[in-house]
Amino acid sequence: MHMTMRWFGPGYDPVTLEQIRQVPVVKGVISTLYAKQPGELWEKAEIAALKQEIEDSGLTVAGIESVNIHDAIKTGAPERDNYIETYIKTLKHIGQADIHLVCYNFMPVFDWTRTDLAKKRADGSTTMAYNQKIIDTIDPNNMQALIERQSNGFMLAGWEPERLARLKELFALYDTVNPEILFNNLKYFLEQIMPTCDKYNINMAIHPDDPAWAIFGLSRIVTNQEQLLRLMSAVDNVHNGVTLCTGSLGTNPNNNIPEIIKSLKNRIHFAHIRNLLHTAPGQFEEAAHISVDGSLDMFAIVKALYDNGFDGPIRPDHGRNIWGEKGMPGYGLYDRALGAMYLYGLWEALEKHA
Ligand SMILES: [Mn+2]
Repeated sequence: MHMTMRWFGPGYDPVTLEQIRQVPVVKGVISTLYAKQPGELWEKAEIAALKQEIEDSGLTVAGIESVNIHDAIKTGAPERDNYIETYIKTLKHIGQADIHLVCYNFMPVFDWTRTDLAKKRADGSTTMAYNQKIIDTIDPNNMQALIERQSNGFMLAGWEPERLARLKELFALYDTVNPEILFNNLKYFLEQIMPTCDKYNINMAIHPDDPAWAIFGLSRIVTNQEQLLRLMSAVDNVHNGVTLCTGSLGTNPNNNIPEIIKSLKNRIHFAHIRNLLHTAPGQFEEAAHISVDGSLDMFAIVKALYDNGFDGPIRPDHGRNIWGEKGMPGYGLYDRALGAMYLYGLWEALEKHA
């Protein structure tokens, strides 16, 4: 295991590489070319410049999150092969830069979804929260505005205004895409890219849908153990793997995360670890990382990864905004640093106790 933090890149992330480097256990970052639209080619020189900047700070590039997937690929549109070809070229450039992990997701239209990005908690910290009742009554056309007005002025991953400005068109594209079609489109995509992943030893790590159920009538197919295992066997190549995100899978209290980890064994390439508190059916808020603050047993989760012999990057996922920080929602420095230390502490205890 190596501990990492997400860094959105120069000009986008208010947290500096120097600050990240001062978190004792963090040696690498998970980064991206944040301005890239889904379907756009990542040029070699752009990847090299990002890598150089990170390495100049004394950190390594532990992986890319994300290279986003164009809607033509997700919907199986006739032009998907062109977009897959571009994706393959991007993967090649990433591999040639000696980067071997790519996180991505296959969610239709909306990425991770919350209804409150700054819910005040009893201790005065703020956190991101979700209430299905609000989603059930809100017009999806108003989702972008709801997210944007709570964003503290930052661009949020997966909520690119350019793409969501075409919401009507996007919904029409997905109109006939039922879960089975979506699954087959994902399988097709993976089959096309696997030879390149094999050649450059790139681990593809799909991020689970967040929350782990269908919203706005759009299909979601990466929400539980059964679906994950089905995807692993449909394209049975070690480079077809998973980003184990506890905060996404954990939105559904029926998901037994330590069990899921156990069943995925060597197919977990990347782990996002955070805790959340279930407040009512269909409602949750993101908690501090420690077990006592939320509904997940963080020790059992870290132990399951440890027992698997997990040797990929872990990053503390979303954190609260604490100590007056006006950070990007979910991505303030302080609470993620606390999370990194806590998770590393659990790991060290497991290692020394063995
Ligand atoms: Mn995640």
